[in-house]
Amino acid sequence: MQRLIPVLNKDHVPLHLISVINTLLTAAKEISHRLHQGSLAGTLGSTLDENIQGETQKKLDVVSNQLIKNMLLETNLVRAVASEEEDDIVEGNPDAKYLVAYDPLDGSSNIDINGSVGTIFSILEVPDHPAEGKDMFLQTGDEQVAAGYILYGPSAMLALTTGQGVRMYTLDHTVGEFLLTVDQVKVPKDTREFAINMSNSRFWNKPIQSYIADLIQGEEGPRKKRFNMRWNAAMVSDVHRVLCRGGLFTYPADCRNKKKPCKLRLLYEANPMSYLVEQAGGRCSTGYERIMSLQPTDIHERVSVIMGSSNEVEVCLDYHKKIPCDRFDV
Ligand code: AFP
Repeated sequence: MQRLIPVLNKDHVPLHLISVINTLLTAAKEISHRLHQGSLAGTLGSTLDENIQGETQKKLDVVSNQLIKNMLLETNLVRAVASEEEDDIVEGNPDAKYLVAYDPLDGSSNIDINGSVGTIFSILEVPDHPAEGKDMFLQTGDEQVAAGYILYGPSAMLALTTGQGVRMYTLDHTVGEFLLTVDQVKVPKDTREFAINMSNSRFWNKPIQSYIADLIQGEEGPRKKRFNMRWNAAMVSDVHRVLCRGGLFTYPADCRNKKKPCKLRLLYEANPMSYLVEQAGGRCSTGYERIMSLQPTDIHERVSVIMGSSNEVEVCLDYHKKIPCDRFDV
C-alpha cells in the first residue's frame, strides 16, 4: 500500500504544504494514542474552563489543541493558526505562507463515552492583499489549498483533499504511517439515509421541518421510499459515513438561542468538510447559499449546514426555495 508522501508528490503538492499536512498527522498519531489509552492516560473528563464557544473544555480538547498548535508553529512554515479552542489566532513565522484553521477534537461530547471523535483541518495561504491578524483567515472556502480530517474510530483514518479528489488513508500502527486505502472517494448521488439531531425539530425553520417530516413518512409519504437515520454527534463521524456510502448530513439553524442560531463553525468545520464533500461529487449548502462561497466575517463564525448526496441535497434545497420562512441565521 502507498504511503501518503509519495501520493502527494505524484499530485505535485508543494513540499512545504506536504510538510504542514505531515505535521498535522504527527500530532494526530499522538492524539490517537492518548484516545486509545482512554482512562489509562488520565486525560479523560472535563477541565474547569470554558472555551470561547462557551463550551466546557475536555482535558483532551486542551491537550489536542496544544499538540497541534505547538507542532505546527515549530515547523516555521505556518504564518498563524486559528483553533476552536483559541479565542484569537496564534501568530507563527511572519514570513511563512500557510494558515491552518482546525478543530482539534470534534465530537468532544463523545470522548468520555468512548465514542468516535476527530480532528478537522483547513489550510489556506496568506492572502495576496495586505491583511493582518485574524483578517488573514477571512477567506472563502474556495481559497482552501487543502482540507481533511482524521477520524479516531476503530481505526484512525485520514480523509484528505488538495483539490484533486479525495483519498482516504488508514493508520498502520505497526509502522506509524497513514497508508492509502481508498483512492478516489465518490459520494453516491442518491441516498436513503439522513443525519440530524431530531431533538431540535420544534426549533427548526419550516423548510427543514417539512423536509424531515416527509422523509419520516417513508413509502406512505411524498418521497415514496423508506429512509434511515443516523446521528453520531460528531460531524467527522457522520460526514465520514456520507463520504463512504452517501447520505445527507445537516445541522440546520434553530431558534433555541436567537443570538447563536447555528452550531457548526464555518472556518474549521463547514468549509473543510464542504471541500471534501464537493471534491467527492457531493453538494454543500446553508439551505440558501453554497457554503464555500460564503465570505467569513469572524474566525468563529457559525453557519447552518446541509451536505452530502447531491440529488438529495437538491431535494432539501427545493423545500427551502418553495417554503417561505423566517431565517434565524442572517
Ligand atoms: P462537540 O465537539 O462540542 O461535541 O460538538 C460536536 C459538533 O460540533 C459536531 O461535531 C456535531 O455534529 C454536533 O456538534 C453535535 O451537536 P449536538 O450535540 O447538538 O447533537
